[in-house]
Amino acid sequence: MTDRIRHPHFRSKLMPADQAAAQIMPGMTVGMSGFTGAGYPKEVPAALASRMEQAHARGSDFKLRLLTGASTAPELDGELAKAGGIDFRLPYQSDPELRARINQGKIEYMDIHLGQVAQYAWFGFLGKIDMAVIEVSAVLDDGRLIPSTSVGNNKTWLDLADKVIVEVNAEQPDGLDGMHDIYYGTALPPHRKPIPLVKPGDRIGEPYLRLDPSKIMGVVETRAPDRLGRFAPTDETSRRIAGHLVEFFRHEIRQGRLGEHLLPLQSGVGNIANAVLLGLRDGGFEGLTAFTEVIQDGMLDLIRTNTILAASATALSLSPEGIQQFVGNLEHYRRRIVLRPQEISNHAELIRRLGCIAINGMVEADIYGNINSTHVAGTSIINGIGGSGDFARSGFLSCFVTPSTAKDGAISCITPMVSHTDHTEHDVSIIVTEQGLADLRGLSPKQRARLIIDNCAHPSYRPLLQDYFLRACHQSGGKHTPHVLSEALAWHQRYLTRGRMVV
Ligand code: 0RQ
Repeated sequence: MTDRIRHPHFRSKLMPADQAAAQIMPGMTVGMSGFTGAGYPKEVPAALASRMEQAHARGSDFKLRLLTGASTAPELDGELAKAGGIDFRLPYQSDPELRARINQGKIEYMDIHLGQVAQYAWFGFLGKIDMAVIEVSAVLDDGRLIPSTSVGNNKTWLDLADKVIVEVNAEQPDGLDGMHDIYYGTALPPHRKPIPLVKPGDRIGEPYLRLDPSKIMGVVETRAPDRLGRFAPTDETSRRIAGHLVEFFRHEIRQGRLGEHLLPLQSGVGNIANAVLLGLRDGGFEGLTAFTEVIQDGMLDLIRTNTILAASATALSLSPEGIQQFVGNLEHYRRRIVLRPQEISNHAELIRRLGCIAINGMVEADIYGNINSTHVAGTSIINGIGGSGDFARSGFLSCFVTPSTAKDGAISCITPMVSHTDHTEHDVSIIVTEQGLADLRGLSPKQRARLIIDNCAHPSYRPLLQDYFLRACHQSGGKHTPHVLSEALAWHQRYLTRGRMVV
């Protein structure tokens, strides 16, 4: 036993993972920890998956409703999906096995704003939560829990679930103690009060999670590390995207709309968002802050170089090199990073108060500025909306970034009409591709269309979009947002049937 379990009641509940997993029954709604590959339980899901497989081999059904913070890892989402054990999943996911089964129609997936999951559960909209399975990095001698590399929805699952299994992961850095800020002041309407946070680095709660000891059904030890992905190396396309944004921020400072330290940054997941942050480091900015949900390598680097002085998030989603950098300089990072529940890291009230600059990746934008962040050709999910909507709607600026083409040029990421809408034209202020930047603030739909086509579309698609827009303006009955409806999704259809949007 490690010295991470310092409370006698927790020690008395120590058991092997299969014994803990045996308490999870078919049909249960289970809330698990995990946010963008960080802080998910490692042992219990594997044991659960083999129970499911055995049940299925006997001809009995064994499926769960699975709720998490955001994406987890192959050991959780992947294993349970492969075992045929997920009936319903919420919210953000990114595991290939799970994604495939969602797109085959075998798993029901509900994709909601990450900042709203906790209140959704508290409102009772998700029904009763039977079990929580939560990874922590230690149990204190008074029974409070030191969270691990993500906080996510853990507070909510611990509070709402009837029963709890705790996984104590001795591999998580000791120095995480003190980095978290768990706010216990949320209430349900009509009793809500303002959340007393006015700067990204403010601490408004306590460093530990609370747990009613009578709920503990099992404690499992592990030393398995988070499964950490790597980011694509920064290429010329992402450097150019970052360059356009940096130039835009400088312009805003000159215009007096932003101060030299900008406003708190939010940066989304993915390779491009990561590369944009590296661009900010090289752009000579300093004294920045971040109010975001995930700290990826790019942001860690900005904190390392003191470009960012204070960062608030709900998870650390680092590559193996990133985690080494983090562990090697924990004291430096501990003074600058606060990890919070996702209902606070992504809270609309706070995002609006702080005036966040939201920078998120996207799949495609249409000529009017509607954004698809989640679907290929309107029907197949990639990951999910994540927190992009929390920040896009409430932020000071809402920037969406993408290369102008995908799949070696077969797809234009600027299309006549998006095949799925995650962020409407009303929530989008800036679109950036390697071709350039379109500043949509204060423009009508037709004004936006000209700018997006001219500044952001790839030259091989630009004339086709100009032609579409001109014909739409001419033919469309309504002249406010002109479309040729019979053609609006023809590019996607051609991609599906012929492998290219334009042949
Ligand atoms: O697929 O690897 O199979 O080729 O999408 O694309 O260009 O590597 O971009 O890693 O930055 O991810 C929108 C997915 C972008 C991400 C998305 C294909 C492309 C590639 C990835 P391949 P890139 P990124 C806070 C914010 C939603 C959640 C969010 C995302 C793959 O940013 O999930 O913002 N965002 N959360 O080829 C078909 C197109 C395509 C396309 C790209 N137009 N059509 N495929 N791809 N454009 C964080 C959290 O919420 C946790």
